[in-house]
Amino acid sequence: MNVDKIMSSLEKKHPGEVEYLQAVREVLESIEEVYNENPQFEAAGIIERIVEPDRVIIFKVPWADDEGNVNVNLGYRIQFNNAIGPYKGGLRFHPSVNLSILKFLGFEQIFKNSLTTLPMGGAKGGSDFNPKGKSNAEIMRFCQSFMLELWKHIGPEIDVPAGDIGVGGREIGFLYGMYKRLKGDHTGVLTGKGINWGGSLIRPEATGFGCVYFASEMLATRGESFAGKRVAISGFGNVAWGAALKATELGGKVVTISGPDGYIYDPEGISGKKIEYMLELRASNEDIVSPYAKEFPGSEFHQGKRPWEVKVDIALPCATQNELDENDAKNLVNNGCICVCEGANMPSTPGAIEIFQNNGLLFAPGKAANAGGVATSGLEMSQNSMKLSWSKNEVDSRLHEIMKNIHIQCVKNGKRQDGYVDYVKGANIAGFLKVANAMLDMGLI
Ligand code: NDP
Ligand code: 2IT
Repeated sequence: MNVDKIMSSLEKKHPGEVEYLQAVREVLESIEEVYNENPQFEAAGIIERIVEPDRVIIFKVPWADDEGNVNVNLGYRIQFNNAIGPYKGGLRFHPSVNLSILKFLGFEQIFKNSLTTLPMGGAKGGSDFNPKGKSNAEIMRFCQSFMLELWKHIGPEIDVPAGDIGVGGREIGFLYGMYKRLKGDHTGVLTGKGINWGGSLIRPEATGFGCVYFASEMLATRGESFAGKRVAISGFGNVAWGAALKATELGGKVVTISGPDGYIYDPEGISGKKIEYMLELRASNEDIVSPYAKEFPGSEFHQGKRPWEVKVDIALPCATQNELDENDAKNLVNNGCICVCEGANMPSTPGAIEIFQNNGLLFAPGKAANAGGVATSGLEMSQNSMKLSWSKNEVDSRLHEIMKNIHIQCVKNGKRQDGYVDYVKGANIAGFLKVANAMLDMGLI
């Protein structure tokens, strides 16, 4: 495989798709060696086939706001690869959504889902709809219009969407309601469902919990744990909330959260009712964290800044892609941070990752560390198929086992001769091999 040649061909075909090209390059660079050792992959054109989605579905989403004005957004579903199971991946509603961002997320999802050990292919979708400031009724009408098109392309054995940024339990409810009315059956076509209508316990917490379980496994390789550690978290959404809960439970002190407006520094620790308050902030649809500082005196709001300038032992980026750059990475290293574990998808830039690895930090990429979310979606699908619900403990212990297993796969495939574990390489190789071998088994299709 010649990575530069493949990349320049992709750049010509997909000009300007920066995030997608960034995600593909990272994977190709880390699997190059294994790929070249297995000439059967080259003969079957695995790389050329895996970097392009099976199909891209784009549709318009017309909806009326509360004043009766007509609005039109774009809706997408990228069905990337279903070699090991039905397409599976979240839906993102955010004004920044475009083809490049959804293709990067769909591509990453292939390898993440493979790492979970569950039978799920890779997909992603969403819309450039901005939920900020929208009423409940507007969000419902948008979700209904979105599903009016999407339902033709999904199904419990075909493609199973879930949440992501801007899509939580409320949106999944509106989407599922419309699907059920159109299709006339009550199946597990979406995950992240409400607990009374087919959802799984622990799914809301799963991504954040899984991220902290993964970080704990990494810390254990150096005889460390969360106990007594200062933790910086970015974002204040679903993933940040779950991570704050679990990190606190394990004895860590979470000192930051962040939003697009800036970050909160709370030296007393963000625990107990402060973590519950994060849910209120998120539900307000206002997209800001600054009210936290008024609610909890003693905490500080730093406008327009990122939390990576705070002195911490552990950093959990849980907001969005490319939110931690080289300068941020240098700040963390200089402040003595020992572990960076990605709750978000691709939050660290390639330059930042290089700095972490060159300085010997424990660094886990999102496709390994945040796989607990989709893994628990897989467990929701299993429960739906069995028409049973597992207890909290049952789901949580399965999630914990899955995260431990992903850690083992990363160490097995990423351990260097000097003993340092390159988790990026480990995750990419382990995720890739399973999918590539499945594609080989099925011939040229
Ligand atoms: P939410 O919508 O619940 O929260 C996203 C958070 O990130 C919000 O606090 C959001 O604020 C914030 N955010 C967005 N852009 C920025 C920015 N530029 N600077 C600071 N904060 C920002 O989404 P999730 O918690 O579900 O998703 C967070 C990340 O985790 C994403 O990368 C997602 O892909 C990933 N992920 C999610 C999983 C899940 O199960 N939900 C599973 C695996 C990964 P705002 O909306 O105001 O911009
Ligand atoms: O990025 C992700 O893994 C998710 N948003 C969760 C996807 C899922 O299908 O649960």
